[in-house]
Amino acid sequence: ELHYPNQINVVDELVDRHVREGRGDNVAIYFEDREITYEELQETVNRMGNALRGLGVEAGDRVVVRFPNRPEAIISCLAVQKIGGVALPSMKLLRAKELEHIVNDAEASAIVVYDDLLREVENALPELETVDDVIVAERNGIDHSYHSYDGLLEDASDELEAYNTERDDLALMLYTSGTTGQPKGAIHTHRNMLATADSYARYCLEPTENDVFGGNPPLPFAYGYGDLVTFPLRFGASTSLVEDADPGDLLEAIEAHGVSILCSIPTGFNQILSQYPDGPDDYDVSSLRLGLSAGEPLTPTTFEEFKSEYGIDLLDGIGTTEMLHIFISHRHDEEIDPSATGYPVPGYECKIIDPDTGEDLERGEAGLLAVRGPTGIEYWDRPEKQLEVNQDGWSIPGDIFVQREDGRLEYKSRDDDLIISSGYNIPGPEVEAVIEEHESVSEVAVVGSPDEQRGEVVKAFVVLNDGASEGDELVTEIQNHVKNNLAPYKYPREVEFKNALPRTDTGKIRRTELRQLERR
Ligand code: 3SK
Repeated sequence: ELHYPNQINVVDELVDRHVREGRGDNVAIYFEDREITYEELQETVNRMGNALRGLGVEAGDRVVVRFPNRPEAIISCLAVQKIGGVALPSMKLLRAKELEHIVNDAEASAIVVYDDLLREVENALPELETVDDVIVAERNGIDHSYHSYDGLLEDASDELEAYNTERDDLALMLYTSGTTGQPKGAIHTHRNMLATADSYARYCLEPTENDVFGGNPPLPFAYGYGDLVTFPLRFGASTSLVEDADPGDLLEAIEAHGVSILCSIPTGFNQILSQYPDGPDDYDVSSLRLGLSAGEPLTPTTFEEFKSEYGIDLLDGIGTTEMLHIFISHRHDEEIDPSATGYPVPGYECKIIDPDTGEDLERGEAGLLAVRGPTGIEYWDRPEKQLEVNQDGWSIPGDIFVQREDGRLEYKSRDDDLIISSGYNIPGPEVEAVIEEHESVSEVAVVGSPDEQRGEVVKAFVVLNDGASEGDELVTEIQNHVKNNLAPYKYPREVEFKNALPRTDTGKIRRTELRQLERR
């Protein structure tokens, strides 16, 4: 069990402690050709914290932070938390209507925004009920009449004591991008944030202050916030930011900043492999020791290809925005079985229950995952949803897993990705992993399509590799490939070729959208 003092501020732990303990000259953030040390980070966070306070932001206030992956995003979130506020990082692709829902739902009092992303804030502004201040980081010379980020920094003092927050005070709020319904705010305390670092990161990654975490998950995605903010700063290590998710920028950053732990999602790793087949020859990637993958299941094919090209293991993990980070994973120092997600992260317990009765299932049986540990699902102002996803102290993230005899947990599908056809239960992702092995296939999503006779049939939406040509012959080849590798009833009776798959801001395939198209 993890114990924290009653009075604790996450920023004191992530930044000030390192300066106090003599690590002030360590690089905290690498960005392009800039290096920001812990001491510099502390000073800038202090200035922004004082500036926000000067504008009237108080402990407990929610402040929206809207940036690409740049240092200002980290500085702003830390400044808000240091004065006792709640940082609410927002996905940069959000449109005015979506922002309006989030800002009003959270009753945010201020917005700190990169000037490139100001337009949607301005479009939403007339409808924002609680925002008193907008602070703009001017990087592109866009005209505006709001507070200037740099101007505020310049005028503020660089001395600031961390606010005396309690461990269960809120520090971070992240809206779940969700595939259906209005986004909900998942809320996290100072203790939750430290607990993800002191469980998953400490035991599965064993970081040291020499590590450099790098990668392209967006910071407003809980996975990105943990990998690129909380974990590196918890261990006095460094984070390497890239503003765009481009795989070439990532390879350049690995070489320039000496990234040792590379974080991405399966699509990101596949893009590196397909767009930069000579990556390890063209770039110095010798600093890499480990890759982290989440967001959607990593297939054994991607695991093997990356290992063979880059010589590192990709640690797949499953987490949720609500749980804040990963709760099932392998550890960096164990033999990885890429067909399983791994074991419960130390500190977390997992069990598999019957989705209908809630009763515990035996090992080997597929059912709903229930998890409990140092973080749990808590929503801002959604009491009914809260009850639905918490049962007897266990959180129910909504995934179907099997726990094998050896204790490893094997992902099957989302609760709603299970295709039921002629009485057979068919997990869509299992079929996807096999179709993805076909040499002509670049990406695939499998959903259930309504069928008079069978209830549902398996349908595959397939994006082809350059040079491959669609047609009946290829459909039959893909179907036979599945029949040869899985129980034949799992083969896709329908295959549709597409130019691209619909994805959420965090890169997850929108299977719900595909499913809905089938139901029209
Ligand atoms: O998608 C995941 O597996 C994940 C991992 C860590 C944090 C958040 C999420 C959604």
